[in-house]
Amino acid sequence: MNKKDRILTIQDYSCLGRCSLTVALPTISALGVECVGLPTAVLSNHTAFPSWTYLDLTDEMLPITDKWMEFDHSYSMIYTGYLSNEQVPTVLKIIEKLKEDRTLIFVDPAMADRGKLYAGFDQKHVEQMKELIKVADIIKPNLTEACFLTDTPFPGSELSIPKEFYLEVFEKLAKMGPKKIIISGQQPKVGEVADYVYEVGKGLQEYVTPTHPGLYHGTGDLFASAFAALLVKGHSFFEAVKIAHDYVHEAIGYNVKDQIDGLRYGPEFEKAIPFLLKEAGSK
Ligand code: PXL
Repeated sequence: MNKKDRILTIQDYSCLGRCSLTVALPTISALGVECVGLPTAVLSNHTAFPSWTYLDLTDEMLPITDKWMEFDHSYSMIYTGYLSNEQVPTVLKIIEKLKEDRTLIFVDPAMADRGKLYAGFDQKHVEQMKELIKVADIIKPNLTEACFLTDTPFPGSELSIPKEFYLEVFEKLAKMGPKKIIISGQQPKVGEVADYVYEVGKGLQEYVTPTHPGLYHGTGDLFASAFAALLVKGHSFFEAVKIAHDYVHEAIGYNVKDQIDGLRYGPEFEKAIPFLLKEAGSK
């Protein structure tokens, strides 16, 4: 691995409830890639709990990155996750400052799920996110986010959606900028979980496995973090998707075994790290 492999991830720090920086830092680090975390906000816990505290750090984000300009600030990838309302313009400025030719831009638009925007977001944030994905090489929306970003009506349920629908959404997204797109964690049938993956020039590929029962929060962040580090380490796009998918599945297996509420407390990924390292091999 190139010694300078380093990912900058820009997302919130939610102290309780595994998501955002609390899963990105350990997952990326475990894979042997340096991870610089730029916190956008500090929350007591994520917003799927009934209430939370919120300290906005928007005003700190540019001063922090300006300080880095005095030092080595070379990044293999800039990976953005959950951003608050109004933070996209700041993130665009940061990308402009820090991006080099080698820097991949990976955007997880983390703003909605199951047909609805997360608490605190509005259409203005959707419009801003449309601007951010224009500068991305790779994006990882879930189906709800993909629908919001392309002004496509959400199909009502995520079950049994025809591949033509995914293809239509992928093509609309690719026209906006990103050449590689992942829609992860879909349910083609009860008991199955699928990632749909699109590359301009290659079309659609899918990876389908059996799933665990229950609802889990933060699995998108866990997937995105593993995927980002695996790609930077030299795994192919589709290989990185498959290993990230299997890592999430392994982590959730521990929630089921230990009866941990995955909707609030997130995937039990700590126990799945040895599995992730084995799957990632020696790259
Ligand atoms: O996992 C996405 C996420 C990240 N950060 C915060 C959230 C959520 C989803 O609700 O509330 C604060």
